[in-house]
This record gives sequence, C-alpha cells and structure tokens, in this order.
Amino acid sequence: MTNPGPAHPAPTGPTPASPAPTRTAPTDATPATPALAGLPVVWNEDCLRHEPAGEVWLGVWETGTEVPERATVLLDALTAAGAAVTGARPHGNDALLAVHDADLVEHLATVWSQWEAGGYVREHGRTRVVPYVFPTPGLLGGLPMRSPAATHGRAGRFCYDTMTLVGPGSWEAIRAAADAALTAAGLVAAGTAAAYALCRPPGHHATRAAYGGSCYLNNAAVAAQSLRRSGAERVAVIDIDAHHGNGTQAIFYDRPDVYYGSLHVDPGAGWFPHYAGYADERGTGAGAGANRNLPLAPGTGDDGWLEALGVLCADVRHRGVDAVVVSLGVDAAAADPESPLQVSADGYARAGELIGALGPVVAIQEGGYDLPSLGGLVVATLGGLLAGRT
Ligand code: SP5
Ligand code: ZN
Repeated sequence: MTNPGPAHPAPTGPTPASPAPTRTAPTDATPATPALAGLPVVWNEDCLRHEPAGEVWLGVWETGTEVPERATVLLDALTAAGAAVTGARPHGNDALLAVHDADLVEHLATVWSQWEAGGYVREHGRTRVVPYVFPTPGLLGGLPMRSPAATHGRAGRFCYDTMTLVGPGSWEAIRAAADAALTAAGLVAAGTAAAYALCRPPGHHATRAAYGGSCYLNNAAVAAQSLRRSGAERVAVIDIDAHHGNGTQAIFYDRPDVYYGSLHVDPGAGWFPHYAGYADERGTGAGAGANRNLPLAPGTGDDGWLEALGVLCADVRHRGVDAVVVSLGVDAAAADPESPLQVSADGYARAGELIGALGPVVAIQEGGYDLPSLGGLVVATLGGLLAGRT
C-alpha cells in the first residue's frame, strides 16, 4: 500500500522557533576566510510578503511549512557565512512569458484583489484563495475551457492542488522571487561563476499554465530560459529538491536545449507530486533523452543520493553544457519534515562540489522546511559549489 504522506512520525510539539534575526556585521567569531566570501546572494524583501497561512491538506487547514521565516533564517546564515547580499533588479514580464502562459501570470497578479473585492474575506471568512473545482480532462471531456464568472470557480482554473494558497502579499513575493532568479541568471550570464537567488515562494512545481506544490511561477525555468536568451546554447537544470520538479520538467519536456535531471523521493512509493517524476519520463520529440528522473526509495541517504547525482552529472558532461541551474531544495535532509530522504549536510556539500565542477551555476532556492538546520544546509551546498568550481 502506498502512503498518503510522510511515513516517518510527525514532529511532536510546536515548530521550533527560528534563531533570533541577526543582521550585524561578522564578528570576531567569523573565520578569516568566510565560507561564502564573494558569492552573490540575490534577495528582495518582498519575498517575505507571501503568507500562505497554512495549507489545506486532505480537506483540513493545517499549519504550513512554507513560511516567511524560511527566508529570514537563510538570509541570516548566508550573511554570517560572508556572502554578498545584493538586491534583485526588477525585470519586465517578457522573461516570465517565455516559460508561462499569459493567462496564468494574469491570474496570479489579480486573483487576490478579485477575491477581496468579491467579499470572500469580509462576508464569508475565507482569508485565502483556496480552489474547490478543478477543470481536469475528465470534467471537460473535450469541451472548451471557460473562464468561470465566479472568482471561486475561477480559483481552480490555474491551480492543481489545495495546498498552495494565495493571500494579500503573495503576488508581490512571487514576482520578487522571479526577479531574484533573473538577477542571479544575469550575473552568471555576465561572467560571474556562481550566483544564488534566495527565492520565496519556491517554483519548481509550477508548470507553464498551472501552479501548485507551494509554487506559483517557476523561478528555475525562468532563470534557465534567461540564460538561453543571453547566449548559453546548452543549459542543464539539476534538481536536488526532495520532490520531483514536475513544472520544470513539463516546461522543457520537448526541448533538447534545456536538459532537466532530478533526484527525488519516488512518487511511486506514494509521494508528492504523485503524477510525475517516474524514471520512464525521458522527454519527447526533439527533447527525447534530455529529461532524466532518478526516483529514490524513502530512507535513501548520502551514498545512494550522491550516486544518483553522479549519473545526472555524467549526463550533463556527456551532452555538454554552457550554464547550469540548480534547483536547490534542502528538504532531502534527514531532519526535514516533508520528505523521508536522509541526506546529511556533508552530502549536500559534496553535491555542491559535483555540480560546481560542471560549469557556471545559478542556484535557485526551492524547498527545505526544517528551520533550525535550513541555513547550514544551504551554506554547506553553496560552499561545496564554490569549492567544486576550482
Ligand atoms: C517546493 C517544495 O518542496 N514543495 C513541496 C510541496 C509538497 N508538499 C507536499 C505536502 C504533503 C503533505 N504535507 C504534510 C503536512 C502534514 N502536516
Ligand atoms: Zn521539495
């Protein structure tokens, strides 16, 4: 029997509080050569404005794990490690529309104001946009897609689950995360060896025309396409988030110029995103062979995980690559509440080395939900990335 969710025991007690925010300059305790000295970390404060206020899972509104504190914890850890925090530069919608349908972008930009204007909050106590009817192929049966008159009907048109809520500041954060990804891609296109975008919300579950899995716009796909437009002929997206990046896979599935490789907990063993991420999904048409999924058994640790990453890296070296995008989720770590993989911080550091050796890298933050260990995991990965590059 497949499980409906995490097979390991749910964490007991309240979510641990994040460390007190410290934005002070490095102190005497900082090593002489900070681990991430010189690494650009691209950030925009607007990423904090998305407050999904939980997720509706199996019909029940639960405390969510994709919380704003994730970003503050990461920013503090990266700053303490000597990274150079730089502001995300605003970009036009062109870069978004190269990988997303205009209807999705328009919906995300406007659905909250329509929800509010429709009285869903004031009159009905519905404090976030949560869809309830989904126009699946089984419902439509070949009928043309409509744009429902009711906002609550329209809410399901571009969303494929109930866990990915939209609130007052969501669009500003979604847009800021994409700008951060584009800014990091621009730095690498201009010759910087590695750059990291502190994207929140994450993006790899967002497809061309639909959002879900705590993701709204696909930051990694936006970065990959921007690298292509800047002249990189062959781009590889390596996705080490614990979950399969079904959105990134779908966006590039028929293209030979953007390789997608992912290691993730086996959807066939009962894990999100359930409908994608299987090993036989290898790309289609001109993109045949440019997609590789390596689903891993629950419980897989450093050895199995790094061996699988080695397969993806061999693929990339074999095909040739001008720039790499890494979908950097750290939810494969042992302490993470959202996946049963058992990767250590050393494992993540080694992954960074392997990926850094492939070529110039744009790192995009995806998942990772254990607030006490989140910062150390990302710092370890980026430190490995810098070490592997040389
Ligand atoms: C970017 C990313 O890592 N997205 C992950 C989305 C997968 N979320 C699946 C959630 C499944 C149920 N969560 C269980 C919560 C139990 N309280
Ligand atoms: Zn994930």
